[in-house]
Parts: sequence; structure tokens; C-alpha cells
Amino acid sequence: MIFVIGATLTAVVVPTACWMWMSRMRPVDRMCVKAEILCKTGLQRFFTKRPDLCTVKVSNGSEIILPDAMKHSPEEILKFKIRPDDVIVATYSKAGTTWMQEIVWLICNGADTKTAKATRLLDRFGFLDLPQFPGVGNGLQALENWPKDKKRFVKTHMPVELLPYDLQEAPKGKMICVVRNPKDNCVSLYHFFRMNMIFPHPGPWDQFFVDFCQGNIQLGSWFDHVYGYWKLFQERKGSVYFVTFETLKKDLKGEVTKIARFLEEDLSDEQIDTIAQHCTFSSMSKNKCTNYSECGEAGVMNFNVSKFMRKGEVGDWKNHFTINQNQAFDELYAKRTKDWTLEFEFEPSE
Ligand code: PPS
Repeated sequence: MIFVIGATLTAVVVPTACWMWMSRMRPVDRMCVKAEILCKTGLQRFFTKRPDLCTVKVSNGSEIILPDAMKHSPEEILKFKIRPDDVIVATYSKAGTTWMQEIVWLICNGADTKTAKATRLLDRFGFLDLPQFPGVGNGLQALENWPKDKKRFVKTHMPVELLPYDLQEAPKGKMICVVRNPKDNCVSLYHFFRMNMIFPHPGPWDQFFVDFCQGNIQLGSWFDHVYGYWKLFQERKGSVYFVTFETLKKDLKGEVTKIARFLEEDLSDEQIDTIAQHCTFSSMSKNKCTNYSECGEAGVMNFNVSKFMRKGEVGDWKNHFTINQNQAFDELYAKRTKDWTLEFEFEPSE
């Protein structure tokens, strides 16, 4: 008798109760539960043999989510010394970092596209957060060993509170922040994590979407990251330049002109034109020194899954977000950005 009651409860009552509970939830919450179950079972990690993410607590009290291979770097980054003429490009990953790196390097090197086409960006621009990378080594060490008589170019994805103390305490060098509307940023990140072997596999899109919304991914919440840099920009307008991916897309030449002015580099109209032409998506995606093809060759990125230079568009999120996801994201966005004075464009300009 007890067995029959037990079996009935397990077979009928429990699933019905679960179904009723699930169906009362908003779609995004439902996806959340699905995502948690998948993550907790660890099946994806096991089958894809990718590294795990871990939360790293840093001595200044901050926390950050990083892949295992990067967990020792934040402490060292905090102690990194900035030189007065350093140029720093700081972004949340997939916001247009590579694009800005190429623009900045060319502006500071007299639009020398010949050298830019012959030397990979990884060798022209140090990557502060890079722990150890095939063929590049340790990004932080490369920057520390940078010749004293050569201008240093620094790329970082660290959130503001994990920038070197040197930068946190006072304006040093010149910093350029690029931010991208979060829907396209999320889609670009999803494809990047699918093809990049040093990060955990993102799982199915629905799962990644929830992880992105919750900030449960490498580098944490897009909202916290972007807002941190926006606040820094408000406090340090002379040493920080802030631009959106969408603005770069709309007016590349205009932005190259403004960034050159910010970096106090005197360029001719012809040089500005050369940089703008060299930095279009079609040109950079064909250029071996900017399209990360060497990472494909080294087996770090699988270009059969997705290219590094994938589409470079505004509005690709429409090909990924479901109606429910879009609605849930808009609600989250309205809540998290209600005090912001920063606005994003989610549609391509005409
Ligand atoms: S990373 O790995 O964080 O450094 O990636 P990041 O460079 O920030 O972002 C890569 C995305 O930027 C796009 N991209 C460009 N778009 C337009 N024009 C140019 N020149 C350009 N260069 C890079 C790149 O295609 C990635 O976006 P998606 O949407 O995935 O294509």
C-alpha cells in the first residue's frame, strides 16, 4: 500500500507539481532552471573537455569570474605599472576591442598600414590579462618587457575595480573604452565562446542567454562592467575616451579624427582616410594580422565553428533572440540602466 502511494506520488503528483510551478514562471526564469540543471550536471564541461570558470577573490575585495587558466593574473594586474605615455584600450569582451586596437595603433604610428599588415596585432599591442597563449607567451610579462623607448599599447578586459592600482588611483596614460549594445555583445560573445578552446563551452544559446543576463560568465555582468567604465569616463574626461561600437559603425572616419585629436596625434586628411579604409570590417576580416588566423592555426580557435571576425554588424541579435528573450532582456535592461545617462543603439543606422 505504502509502495503504491509512493509510486503514485513520484509518477504523477511530483511531475504535475513541477510542471505547474514551471508554467507559472516567466520564460526567462524557466530557462534559468533548465540552464542550472545542465550546468550542475556538468555534462557539457565533461563532453567538451573545456576548462571551468571560477570566481576569483582579489585582495582589494573585488571578485571576478575567469577561466581556470587566468585565475592567478588579477593580483599581478593590480600591481602593473602604467607609463605616462601608455595607451590603454579597455572593453568588455567582444565590444570592438580589436577594431579599436587597430585604429589606435595606426593613429599613433602615422597610418603605417604597411607595418600593420606585416605584424600581427598581438605583437603590436600587449594584452594585459593574457596569462599564457601559444605563440605569444604571457601578456603581462610582454608588457613589462616592452622596450622603454617604444610607446606601449595595452589591451584589457578587466573591470574598472581590477585595473592596475596605478590607473585606479590617478589618471595615467590615455584610455579608450569601447562599449557595444548588450544584445549584440551577448551574441558575439556566445559565438566566441563556442569557438575558443580556452573558455568553457557556452552550452546552447538559451542557456548562454540566461548566463549573460545573470552575469554568470567570464568577466561577470555586462551592466556592472560598462557602468564602471562610464563612471570613470565621467570623472576623467581628459584622459578617457568613451565610444560605442554603433557610433564607430556609423561614422568611422569621424571617430578616427576625434580619437586622433584625443591622442594628440596630428594626422593629415589623407592619413585619416587611409586608417578608415584599412579599418573597415571587410578589410580587417581579410587581414591575417587582425583576423586572428594564427589562433586558428595554433588550435586555440576553431574557425569551422565561428570566425573571429564574424559579421561585425549592429542588430545581429535579431537572428538569435526569441520574442520572449527580447522581452525579458528589455525588462532587465530597463531595470539595470534606469539611472544611466548612457544610451545604446540596437538597430543598424540607415
Ligand atoms: S575580443 O576577443 O574581446 O578582443 O573581441 P573584440 O575585438 O572586442 O570583438 C570582436 C567583434 O568585433 C567585430 N569587429 C568589427 N566590426 C566591424 N568593423 C570592424 N572593423 C571590426 N573588427 C572587429 C568582430 O566581427 C566581432 O563581432 P561579431 O558580431 O562577432 O562579428
